[in-house]
Amino acid sequence: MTKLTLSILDMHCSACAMRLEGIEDDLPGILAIRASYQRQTLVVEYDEALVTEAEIRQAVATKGYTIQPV
Ligand SMILES: [Cu+2]
Repeated sequence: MTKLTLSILDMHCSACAMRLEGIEDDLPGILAIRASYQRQTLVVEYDEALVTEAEIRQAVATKGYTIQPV
């Protein structure tokens, strides 16, 4: 199990957080997902045998959100 924490630059309300959490319906291998509008973060726990960090980042982009570059 791998835990990934992403900072999201453009969540505008708590509905954005719910929308982001919806990527779990688009990807296999998501074990837990928690988006916080308050903290502007998305925390994903996933099975790296089933899904990659790149695929998770892509799914976030597809939802229309921007991940803060490290
Ligand atoms: Cu919103």
